[in-house]
Amino acid sequence: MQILVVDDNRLIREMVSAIIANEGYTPFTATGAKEAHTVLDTTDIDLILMDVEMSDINGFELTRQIRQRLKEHWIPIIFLTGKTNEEHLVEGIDAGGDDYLTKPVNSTVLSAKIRAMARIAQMKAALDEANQQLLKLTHVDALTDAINRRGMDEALDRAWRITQREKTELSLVLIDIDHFKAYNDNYGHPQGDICLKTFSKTIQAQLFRAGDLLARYGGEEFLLILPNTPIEGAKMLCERIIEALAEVNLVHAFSATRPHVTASFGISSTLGNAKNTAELIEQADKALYISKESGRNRFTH
Ligand code: GH3
Ligand code: MG
Ligand code: MG
Ligand code: MG
Ligand code: MG
Repeated sequence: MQILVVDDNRLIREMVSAIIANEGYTPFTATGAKEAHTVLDTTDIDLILMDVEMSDINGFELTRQIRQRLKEHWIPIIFLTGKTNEEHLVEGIDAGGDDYLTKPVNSTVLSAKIRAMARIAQMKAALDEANQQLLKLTHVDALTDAINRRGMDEALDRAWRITQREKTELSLVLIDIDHFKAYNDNYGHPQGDICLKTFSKTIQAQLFRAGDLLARYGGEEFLLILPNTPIEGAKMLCERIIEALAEVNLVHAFSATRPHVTASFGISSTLGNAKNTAELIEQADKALYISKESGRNRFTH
């Protein structure tokens, strides 16, 4: 555990740090707000021991700042205060503190409180981890590691709202593997699944922008969600994916298009006057149909 001691008094910082080190934990120190923020920016802190009366800031105010900044990332905060009246304690808890200790600090009590907070922090970390896994289970397709239908719907809604608000352009690319039925029929369904996995990985390797998302729309159909991307950008990405698929060269001797697995692409964008995400997908689907009809292994807008 890494514990940050925020106190403007050097003697207290040294004494509390010694108690922390004695418990087998690593102490960090800050003399006030500026140093505290710097430590939090650069170090993974598990617990904060906070003075209340400091020369540059009040500990309650600094606590509010930290809670505001770290949002849902919770770090337990224990106040070290000279005052013992109830209103003072209530104010500290309401500011976002979790517990308090009165000065002069009793080392046995401080050690016990550190252990108690460590226990709660560990429980919280385990819960966060479980939540993270649950989120992945419910939003990611297990076979292809692309986001699943539920994740896709949520991501599309989010992208649509941001696009409207920021008046940017959102592009979609609907992707359907060419002659995949023939692939399954000849190589078997398990090999088809392996193919889907590699196909998804190949596309994901071409996504360089943080906001770009690949979703598994249905069986062998995928949807690319490309926020803040004009049609031209979507076309360039399709070109790159077509090249990457040729390079990866998943052999498909039964394809009427090429001797490797190819796909067809349909592009739409918010410049096309779609009124909602369903219409945007519909436009991409129409473009995809044209790609299929005009020879496959190509993109259409
Ligand atoms: P086209 O070029 O016109 O798209 O030809 P196609 O054979 O790919 O036609 P279509 O897109 O209609 O075929 C979908 C096929 O994809 C049907 C099924 O055999 C296969 N498929 C769908 N989902 C899965 C899956 O999860 N695993 C495997 N192995 N195959 C799937
Ligand atoms: Mg002080
Ligand atoms: Mg299909
Ligand atoms: Mg088809
Ligand atoms: Mg297909």
